Amino acid sequence: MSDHVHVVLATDNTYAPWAGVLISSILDTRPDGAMEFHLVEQGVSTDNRERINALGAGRLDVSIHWYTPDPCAFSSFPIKRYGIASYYRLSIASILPASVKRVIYLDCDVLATTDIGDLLDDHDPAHMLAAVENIGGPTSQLCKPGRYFNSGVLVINLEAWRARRCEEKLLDLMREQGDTFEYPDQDALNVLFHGEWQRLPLRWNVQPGVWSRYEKKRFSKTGYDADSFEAAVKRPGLVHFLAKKKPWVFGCFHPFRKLWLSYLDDSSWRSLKPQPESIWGRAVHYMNVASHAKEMRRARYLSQQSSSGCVRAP
Ligand SMILES: [Mn+2]
Repeated sequence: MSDHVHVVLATDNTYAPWAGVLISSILDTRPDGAMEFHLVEQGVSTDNRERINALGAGRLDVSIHWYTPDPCAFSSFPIKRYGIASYYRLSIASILPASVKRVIYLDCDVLATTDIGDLLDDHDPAHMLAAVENIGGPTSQLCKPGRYFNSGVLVINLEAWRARRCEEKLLDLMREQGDTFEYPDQDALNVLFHGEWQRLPLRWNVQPGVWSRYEKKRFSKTGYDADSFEAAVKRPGLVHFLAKKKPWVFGCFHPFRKLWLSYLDDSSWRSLKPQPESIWGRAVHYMNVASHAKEMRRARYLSQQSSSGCVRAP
C-alpha cells in the first residue's frame, strides 16, 4: 500500500457535489493512510467549497488544497461540451507545487471501490503516464483499436512530465489540432503519449462497456484478456460513469448506481438525489424491467466475491 497519495480533481460548481461524492468514496475505501486532494476549480461556490473541506475534517492524515487557474489561458481552445475545466488536467504540472512528484488524476464521474493507494502499486514509475484503454466508449480515429486510452483515470509522474515539458507540448497540440479533435484533451494526451503510456489493469477504470464485453466474451479487439475483464467486474478499483451513464441523472441504469446514490445520500448534497421530471418519467423508469434486471445481475458479480476489498456492496 502506498503511504502518501496525491489525488487531483478538476471541477466547476455544477460538478462540485459529484467531486464530493467521489472524495467520500475514496475516504471510505481508504480509512487509513495519508492523502492530499488537489482541487483545480473554476467558479465553485463558497458553500460547496466548505462542504468539500468538511469531508476531510475528521481525518488528520487528509488535506484538501484548492487552485483556481486563470481561465483566460485556455480561452483560445475549443470548448465543445466539456468546458474549460477539462483542460486543467493538461496543466496539472504547473498548477500544483513542484514538491508533488506523482499524482492520480480522476474525473469527477468516478467512484472508488477499493483503496486507491493500491493503484500506485500498479504504476511503473518509469512511465510518465499510466492509464486504462478506452473500452466500448466513443472511439477515436487517432489510434488503432486497443491503443487509445481513456483520460478519466491517470497516474502521472509529474517530475518527468515537467522535465520533458509535456504541458507545453500538449497545449501546442491543442492550439494546432484542437479543432479536429473529437475529445479535445483526451485526444491531445493520446497523440503525445502514443505507444508510450503504461497500460494499467482494467479494474482501475471500469467503463460501462466492460460488463457487456465480459458477458459476451468479446475481448479480442481490446488489449485486455478474459482475466482482466473478470477482475474488473468482480474486484473493481475505480468505476467510471462514462458518457451518458451518469448516476445523478434520473433513469440512468448502471451496476454501481445504487452505491453512488448511497454516498450521495450520506452527504450534505442528498437533496440533489435525481428525480423524474414527470410521473410519466417515473413510470417509464420503473417499467423498464429488463434494464433493472441487468443492473442487478451485474452488481451481483461483485458480491459473489467475499474478499473484494469493497467497503460497501452496490
Ligand atoms: Mn468521465
